[in-house]
Amino acid sequence: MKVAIILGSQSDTGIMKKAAEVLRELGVDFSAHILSAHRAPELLRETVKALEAAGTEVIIAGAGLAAHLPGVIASQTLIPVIGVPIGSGGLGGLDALLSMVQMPKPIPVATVGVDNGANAAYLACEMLALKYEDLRERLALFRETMKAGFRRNTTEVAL
Ligand code: RP5
Repeated sequence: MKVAIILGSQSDTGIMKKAAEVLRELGVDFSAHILSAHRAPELLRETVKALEAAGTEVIIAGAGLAAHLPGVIASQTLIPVIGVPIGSGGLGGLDALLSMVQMPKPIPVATVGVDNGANAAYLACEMLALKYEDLRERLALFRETMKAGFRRNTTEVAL
């Protein structure tokens, strides 16, 4: 199972690292690339074709500002694209969020919350878990561990 993480700029690294950490924790292989829909559109097209040829199953793409990156990728492939809006501009990420979530049909971008790189990776894992039994088991265990921790920490609180 393969995921590609695509960043719109080196400056998106801090947020997109969170996706990489989750994928590593859940044992999912990934490659990471910096690409730009505006600054280097030809390279973007070539890389999407190469990712398809390599058997990539989900793409996570994060970008800020006008954030066309995930939508442009989605327009060039049938691989599902999860968008991470990044709050790198003066509008707190609302600009990027709207440009991803408001994609016209039939080119969707499954969009997570602003700066939520981790959730993009969890969603990618859930998609892949439909096909990979071992990943489904790891995800189920992760959820159980989280629930148990939540119970332990919240049944009694000192106020
Ligand atoms: C977007 O513009 C990138 O995704 C980044 O969030 C933002 C700023 O990019 P840099 O000017 O820091 O390269 O394309």
